[in-house]
Amino acid sequence: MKKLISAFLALMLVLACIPLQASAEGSPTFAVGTAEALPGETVEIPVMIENNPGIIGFLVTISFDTTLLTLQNAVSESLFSEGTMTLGGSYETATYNILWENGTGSNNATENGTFATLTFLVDADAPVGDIPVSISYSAKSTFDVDLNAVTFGTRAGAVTVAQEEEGGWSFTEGSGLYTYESEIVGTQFVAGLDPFSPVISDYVETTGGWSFDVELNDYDMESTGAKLVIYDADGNAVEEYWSVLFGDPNGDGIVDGTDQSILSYLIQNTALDEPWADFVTTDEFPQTFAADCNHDFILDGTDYSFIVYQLQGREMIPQTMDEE
Ligand SMILES: [Ca+2]
Ligand SMILES: [Ca+2]
Repeated sequence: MKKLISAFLALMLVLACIPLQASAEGSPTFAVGTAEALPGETVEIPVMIENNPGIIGFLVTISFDTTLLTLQNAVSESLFSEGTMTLGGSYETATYNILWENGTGSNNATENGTFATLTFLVDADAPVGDIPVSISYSAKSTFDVDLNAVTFGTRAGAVTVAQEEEGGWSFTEGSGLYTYESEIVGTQFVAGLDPFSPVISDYVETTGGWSFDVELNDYDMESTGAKLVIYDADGNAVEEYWSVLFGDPNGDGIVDGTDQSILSYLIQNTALDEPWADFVTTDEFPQTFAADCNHDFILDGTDYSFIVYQLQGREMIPQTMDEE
């Protein structure tokens, strides 16, 4: 009876070991990696061999949905020190074969790692989520140096299609930059530029394929009168902002006597009260707005004295509206 029990325990031990041997971890596996991409992007996916027990040849087949993925390239990663890898088949079919063999070799190859890399183009309309890239292998074409078939498991990978970031634009944080919407419909301003370097493009950030352009002013500068144009991901102009450097109505980026002269002219000839649209055209508006150094929407001697103070080094003209 004791002998029987021992045999039974031994059998139990053997059985207990079987699940470990059969688990994915540690067993020979052909696998495809997973990588993330946006719709319309290209992405590289590795094809790998893991826990290689020793072989001199294999044939694997990659399968994927050709309506969502287009195979653009497949390259050997020369993982194996010997043998020949043949990347086969048309890129346009739903399956792609990779054959490696070292038929003249006298030893099994035991390398592990990535033996090929596939480049896929993700369809522009692909839905968010995983697009499987599966892998299978040919049992009769996967063998060791003694020409015995070697059993592998497989693990599919995927191209994970990510959510496209919502496009947009903003001014860099901490710059003190902000926008002012004028009384004139469609005329908006950007103020708060660095008076020593009034470069509007330093302050703009776009995301999600949006972009921007700055149309320079008459002095080829980004100071007063330059126009910031924001484009959405499709290249449509969606916003226009005039650049304003307070105290620099002519837009040459310097506050000096010329600006004082312009301000004097405006005070004598045009500048009264809001709405500004009554006495200036849209194109002139940034200049007039920039001359209003104390931001009270009236051009008068106070604005003139602000310029004088800055020229005398006594006080800088406030560049943001909340510094009045
Ligand atoms: Ca100036
Ligand atoms: Ca004023």
